[in-house]
Amino acid sequence: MKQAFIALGSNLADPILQVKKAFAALDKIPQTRVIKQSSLYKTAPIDCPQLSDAPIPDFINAVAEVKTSLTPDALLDAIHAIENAAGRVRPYVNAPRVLDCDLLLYENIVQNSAKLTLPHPRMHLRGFVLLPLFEIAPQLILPNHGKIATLMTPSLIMGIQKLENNTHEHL
Ligand code: PH2
Ligand code: MG
Ligand code: MG
Repeated sequence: MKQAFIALGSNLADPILQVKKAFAALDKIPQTRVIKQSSLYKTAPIDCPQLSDAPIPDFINAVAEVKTSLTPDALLDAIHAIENAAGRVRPYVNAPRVLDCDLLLYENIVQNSAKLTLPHPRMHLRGFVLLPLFEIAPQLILPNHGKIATLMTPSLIMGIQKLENNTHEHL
């Protein structure tokens, strides 16, 4: 079994419920088990265009560690199927979404194919990814970017609020 980390995000249609349902859906992917899940975090939107006067809703973000025998591409297909089943539509880049599932890391693979870039190209810049990831994997070293603890600068983790201490380990 290989180790992978997946980021979850939602800012539409009951985000807390969407992220909780997504953890359960990840555990149902064939040949895949959720090993750890982070707490849920309420996070201010980053790089999301505001196309009307309506404010962009805050996100709920979280991270899961999985063990899988799927290939990276097959795991990516499976998490995109979970987004689609949740009702994800893509009207424009970084539009509000019912559910976003991003494959962050798969073992120590570094790749840049048309379909999948590993590590996720922006993960090291995003507090809403790094903080939940650090909660479940504080010793992690990111290929190309080094120790997670070093990446988490104060400005990156501003505007992020842990909802409840809720790390889960599945043994
Ligand atoms: N996802 C994005 C862009 N901006 N901001 C927050 N707070 N949380 C996200 O999950 C998020 C975002 C693109 O996927
Ligand atoms: Mg994303
Ligand atoms: Mg995505």
